[in-house]
Amino acid sequence: MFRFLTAGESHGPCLTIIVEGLPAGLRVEKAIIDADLRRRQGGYGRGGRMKIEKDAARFLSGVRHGKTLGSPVTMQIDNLDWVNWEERMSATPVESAIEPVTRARPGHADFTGAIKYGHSDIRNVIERSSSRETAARVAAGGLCRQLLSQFGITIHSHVLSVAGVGYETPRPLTRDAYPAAMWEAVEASPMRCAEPDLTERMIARILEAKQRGDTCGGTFEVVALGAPIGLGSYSQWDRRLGARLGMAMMSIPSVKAMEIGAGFAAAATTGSQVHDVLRHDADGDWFHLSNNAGGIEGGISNGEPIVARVSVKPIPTLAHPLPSVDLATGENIEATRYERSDVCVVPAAGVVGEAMMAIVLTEALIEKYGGDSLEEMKRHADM
Ligand code: EPS
Repeated sequence: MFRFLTAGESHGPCLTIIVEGLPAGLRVEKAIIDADLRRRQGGYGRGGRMKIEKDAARFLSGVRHGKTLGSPVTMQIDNLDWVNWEERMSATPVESAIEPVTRARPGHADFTGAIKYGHSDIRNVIERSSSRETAARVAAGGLCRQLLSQFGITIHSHVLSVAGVGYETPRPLTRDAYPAAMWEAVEASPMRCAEPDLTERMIARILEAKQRGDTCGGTFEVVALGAPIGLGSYSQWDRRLGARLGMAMMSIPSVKAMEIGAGFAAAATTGSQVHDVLRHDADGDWFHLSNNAGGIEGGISNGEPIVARVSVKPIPTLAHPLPSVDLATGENIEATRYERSDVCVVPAAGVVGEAMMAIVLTEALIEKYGGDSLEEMKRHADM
């Protein structure tokens, strides 16, 4: 059984990740995980905190001499901002009075978290609901990526739109729609968008929002190339690959919608327009003439690119805050207090989406090819 857990507060000493169920004998490189962590920290629209953090993973268990042991892999990412928060985030009681956060930001976990857990200091909510936690998921995904690459599976993401500025017509979803040069252009763009003109217009949109003290949401696409036919199953509701990807993507903070392949647009077409015609070539390989199914039919991967498009709401910490309520007094107030924040996290959210896709596909791959070691998995995969 493959599973992972994360722990850690945004301004605590560190984030901790435990990944269990990876096969033994998998070569893992910290540099690959660190590169993903760096990609998550970037993107135009990030705020002051990312100037402080330099995310890097440290292995604490489960890896020896560069290979997995088959035991739980524990990783740690230090929060460099911790030194500024030691007293406020101390695990033991402190002498000085720490001013509580009592004004709830609309759209954040502040209100629901404080009521649910009975916290009078919203700080106790913010710390774990913070998207800082997604760094831990990217570390887990960076490990999974290294297992997937052993089976020829690669995962990428790119930004489709920011606050309404984006591709005007839907991009194709077929294998040839994702050449290597496109991903090179994505990685070179501060918006993680392959089109230079669109990158510029997205940046202008973010700047405009920033000047008004506002924030921007947007959409990104995550693509897995090279996945074999047969991951996931229709045999039970919670084994369907699309359902599992839905949960994974919807678990990313700020994500409000996810579609696979043609997604919502398929509802406006007819069957003859939307279904992907199956073909068999002279080498005996299967392929489809289109990929409106986004690589998943009957809850099972069909050998085409697995494509998920994800919608991210604008982040709720605004430099010009919205009216709300002071939870300590019950008083309706004109604005919450503002310290610092990101303006747009869509490029970073795409990197988190890659990690979640990697985690879901790793679980499904281990189910399909089972095995205690990489060698055994490969044997089962006929490699
Ligand atoms: C976040 C608030 C900001 C973001 C943070 C998520 O942090 P701070 O309160 O320290 O300024 O920078 O994101 C990260 C730290 C990160 O690593 O992505 C929030 O309230 O969710």
